[in-house]
Amino acid sequence: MNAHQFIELENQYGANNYHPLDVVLTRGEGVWVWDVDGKKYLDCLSAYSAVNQGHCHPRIANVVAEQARRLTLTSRAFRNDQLGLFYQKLVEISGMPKVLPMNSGAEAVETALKAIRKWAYTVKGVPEDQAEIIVCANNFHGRTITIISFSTEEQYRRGFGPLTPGFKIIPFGDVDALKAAITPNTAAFLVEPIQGEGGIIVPPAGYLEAAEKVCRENNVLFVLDEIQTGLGRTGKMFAHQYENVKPDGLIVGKALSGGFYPVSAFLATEELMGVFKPGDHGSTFGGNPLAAAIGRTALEVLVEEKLPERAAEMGEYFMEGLRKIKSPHVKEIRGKGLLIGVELKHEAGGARRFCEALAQEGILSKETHEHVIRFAPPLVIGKEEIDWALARIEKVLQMD
Ligand code: IF1
Repeated sequence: MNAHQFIELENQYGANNYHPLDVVLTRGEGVWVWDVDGKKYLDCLSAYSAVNQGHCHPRIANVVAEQARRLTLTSRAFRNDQLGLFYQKLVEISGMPKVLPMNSGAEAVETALKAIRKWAYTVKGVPEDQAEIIVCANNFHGRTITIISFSTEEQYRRGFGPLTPGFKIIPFGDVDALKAAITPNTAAFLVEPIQGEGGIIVPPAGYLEAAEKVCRENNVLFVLDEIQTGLGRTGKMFAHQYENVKPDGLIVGKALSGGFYPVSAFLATEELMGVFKPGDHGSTFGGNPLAAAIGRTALEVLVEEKLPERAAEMGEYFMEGLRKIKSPHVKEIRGKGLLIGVELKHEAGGARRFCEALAQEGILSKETHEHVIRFAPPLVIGKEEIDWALARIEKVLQMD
């Protein structure tokens, strides 16, 4: 079959909920992927930061194969010999004492929301069904009905009501707005350290520290969604480690498996996780031995290959290179580590056509919020590959 036939097959039978670039990929290795015609691309999306360790990392691939032959799923009705070791590694890396494993990012966010609400009623003493959770405008936390209930993106909500109540939306990066939004019924503030889908929006320095302080003063939980910013992407293991904060809850996913398998987790303090009693929450696949073995190894790779440090160094190099490009279209270049956004002027006609031109040149990237090109390659990228990319990005950013 050729590329056209694969595309036709997807279009014929698949739901129409995506608008992908028509690149049909068949193989990946490190920062590179190949399409069915043998054309090679530098992956500058990394499956939205799920393949921080690089495509098909050989060490994780070996663990997948070995564990797949030994034991994959027991359900949580029984224990298995992989889960505890995965927890231990995750606790060591995050500094959070308790772990609740799930599969997709959205499930881990839902888990956090359930923990937050139950904490409000059983610990803080909020009257039944009155708990409020404060979130930010332009957030992205997933696609479930409850999560889209507090999205500010019209398209994500429209047509999916009735939506879940109990959320208050404030501007991102604004501590005074947080202060003003808190009531005696506020249970938590849930925020991304850098807004990914929002357009790679980096808040003012000190924002997380100031927000945490306001939360502490009001007995409000401080909960971070690091599904996209975590696990090395921004140049530290977690983006919140740029500031001196200690969240009550921390949500991770994506690169927790190195892209092999959906693995996510809600991490929390003893007090917050303590609200869950047997039967309160669960998942058939969450915490299965295959996921646990993959998760543990994906974390070991991040640490042993020093990928957060590499993201910091390579991110700076990449961003410097981008800043040197003279282009009539670029409005701003921003980001942290290897989470980089290039915002184009509105006159440029949208980022999509630039992403299409980049794909022609052998670079896969994705527009976000119409005018931003996102560059987020696997963290194993080197200077030579960045130079290769910069030459092509320069050419594309200089087109008419
Ligand atoms: C899609 C965006 C990125 C996330 C944060 C939770 C989740 C995500 C901070 C949910 C997921 C994904 C979903 C994916 C595209 C992608 C995305 F553009 F939609 F916003 F990365 F920027 N919290 N983000 O970024 O995790 O349930 O998907 O595992 O196609 O919707 P999930």
